[in-house]
Amino acid sequence: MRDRDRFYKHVREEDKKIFSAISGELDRQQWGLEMIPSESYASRAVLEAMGSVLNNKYSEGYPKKRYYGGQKYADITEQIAIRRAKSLFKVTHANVQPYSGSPANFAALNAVCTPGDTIMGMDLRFGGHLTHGWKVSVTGKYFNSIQYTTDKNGFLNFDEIEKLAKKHKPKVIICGYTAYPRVIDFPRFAKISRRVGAYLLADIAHIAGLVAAGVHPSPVGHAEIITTTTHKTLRGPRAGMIMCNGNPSDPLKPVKNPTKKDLPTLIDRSIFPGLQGGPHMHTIAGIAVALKEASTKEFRDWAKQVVKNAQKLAEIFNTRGLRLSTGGTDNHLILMDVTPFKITGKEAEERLDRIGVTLNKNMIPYDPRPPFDPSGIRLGTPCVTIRGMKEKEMEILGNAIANTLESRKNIKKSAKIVKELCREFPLYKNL
Ligand code: DSN
Repeated sequence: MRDRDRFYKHVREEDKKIFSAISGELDRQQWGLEMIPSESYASRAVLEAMGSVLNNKYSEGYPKKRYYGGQKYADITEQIAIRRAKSLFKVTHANVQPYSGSPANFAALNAVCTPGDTIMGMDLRFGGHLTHGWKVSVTGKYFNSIQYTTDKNGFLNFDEIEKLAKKHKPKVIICGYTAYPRVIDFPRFAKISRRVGAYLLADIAHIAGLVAAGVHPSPVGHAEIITTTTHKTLRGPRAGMIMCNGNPSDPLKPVKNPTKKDLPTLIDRSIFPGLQGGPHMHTIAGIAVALKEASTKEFRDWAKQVVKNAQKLAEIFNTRGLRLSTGGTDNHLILMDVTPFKITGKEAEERLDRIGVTLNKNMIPYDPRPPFDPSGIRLGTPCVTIRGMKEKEMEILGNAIANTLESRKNIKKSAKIVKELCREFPLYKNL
């Protein structure tokens, strides 16, 4: 019996259609290269924790303060996850219940704002996120949202950020992005936020693993509120966390006349009962396992290599005449204008899909093209680095990508190169 058949034994026997979809996805992941920078591969230990009986438990509330009985193991699980999050990110409070990054962001804003308050985040088209106040998101509807952009070269425009902050006096300034290839200057954001009396919220979803590994500066000590997903560079289950400093009082009791010291309690109450119901305890178990993995030397070495690999790719693309936003990268991702090759982001995504490289079309700063057919693509190195690839392979892969973008005629040859890399660097060995 294949390892895969054993791992998915019951679903295989009971539901052939779903087993076949899982199996197909496993093959797709194994025989293609994921270069969507927000994706990674969770370990089998994380997957097992998520597939555990903790799924069956209702645990509204927080450890030792629940609305249902039978919480011994749920409490142990959540307490371990909290302890590991606090120790890894060096904060004194962590809420591990957010279902994912979007509810984490909404709950964080809801903890300190009331509808109509002003918030300020990066414009989605420049690398922000829907939940940073974009108009179609609830965060752009419930709050008065001011959006900042980048300069012409794609760098954060602190002059504009400061000017907008002074003019609009937001209650919260959000930093942390989905398509920003450079280090985020948290102290500079903190200075602006303090000057205008705003909370600084750092959404580190994309870079959480790099922060945990010390490869990107930490927002702790600068941002009062930190949100993250746990499935991107943290390599855990699809979920979220909110972190801050301070100590919560009873999260089941409303806070009267809150001050800044009540932030941990306000965050906890905003998640539950404010926004969510029962925490997904199986996912929280997965978070705990991922956080344990993220505190190892192996993880830190991986994170370092993620950045080295992205920088190697950037070097190749630069020499091949592609235009990189900000000219390069300090982190796990590259944002690249493909129009110098007389194609659009959509065409680039489709061509690369045909060689087995999955990434996404993306707007570049000041993009003259529409979001469904923008000028750029966004790609990242977390997944290829988990597979064990290093600079040497990035040179091969970068050139195969550039060749494909240069001419359709190179698709067949590039596809062969990608297949060979997949064979040499297998994923989930034996699965
Ligand atoms: N969808 C994520 C990304 O790709 O960056 C953001 O939540």
